[in-house]
Amino acid sequence: MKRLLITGGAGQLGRVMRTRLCGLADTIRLADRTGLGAPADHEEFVQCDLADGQAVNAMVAGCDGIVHLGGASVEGPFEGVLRGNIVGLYNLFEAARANGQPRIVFASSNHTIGYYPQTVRLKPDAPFRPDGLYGVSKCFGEALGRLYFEKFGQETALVRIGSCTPEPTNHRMLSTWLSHEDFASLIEAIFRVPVLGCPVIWGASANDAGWWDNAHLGWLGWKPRDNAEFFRTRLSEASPQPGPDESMARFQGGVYVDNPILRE
Ligand code: NAI
Ligand code: 15L
Repeated sequence: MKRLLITGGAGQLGRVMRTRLCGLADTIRLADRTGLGAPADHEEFVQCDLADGQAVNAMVAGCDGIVHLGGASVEGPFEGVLRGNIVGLYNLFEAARANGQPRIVFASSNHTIGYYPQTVRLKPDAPFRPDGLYGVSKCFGEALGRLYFEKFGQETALVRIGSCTPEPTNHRMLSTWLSHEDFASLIEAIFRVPVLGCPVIWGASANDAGWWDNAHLGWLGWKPRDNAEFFRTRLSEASPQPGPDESMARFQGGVYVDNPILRE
């Protein structure tokens, strides 16, 4: 690619992917509503609130691919979720439509299905069971991606990320962990494959204790290499096992099911 756009460039995953994905394009365009520090030679920065349709259009113009990491990333009051993840998503897909339909990686979340019990192994077509407004906004994003695929042929990977961190830090993450390396190789596979369509992809490493079934993805050529099991002993020593009645041990979304619906 000539130019890859990474939204949410100032965030946790944006800062990691900024360097991991630099081989994918001549220029990496990083966008966020906050400042991003000094750009490297192959980088350019765009300051943009996703709720501003005109600014989003300019942000997307000239890009051959989009890794969409920007927006509200945890449960919060509806206003922030609305601006970043609902209005923002609509603006992004409209901007893509107006600018040659670059392929999109949409950072969806396991909180689209957070109310499923941890005893269930899920396929990608399981009905949504969001665990909060944030999860609902990710369901909206997935539905919007599907709509723009059916109506306009826009290709988008709907990546339901589990917990993408340097290493697992609690027992639930033995099932939900996605290593940075596996996320980067997933994004590379998404941009490499000749025909993408609009698949739901479980964003998790090859965890022995995983809950999510990616058997439908043989055609993608993505092989996650990491496994949270490697950390089990260290984790058991460092962090207490949650009791069987705690949400952390019952629901796939963990403590998110305990969140109240927040007002401003
Ligand atoms: P983060 O919160 O660290 O980064 C999100 C970035 O989006 C921030 O830099 C923030 O300034 C920006 N942002 C928020 N609202 C915005 C708006 N209205 N306009 C422009 N920029 C805005 O989140 P993180 O952890 O880097 O996650 C990236 C994406 O991946 C998010 O969409 C999140 O929902 C998704 N995800 C992440 C997971 C993880 O384990 N880190 C798990 C599941 C999903
Ligand atoms: C998410 O969707 C969040 O963006 C991230 O901060 C974590 O809370 C993650 O889910 C998780 O479930 O561990």
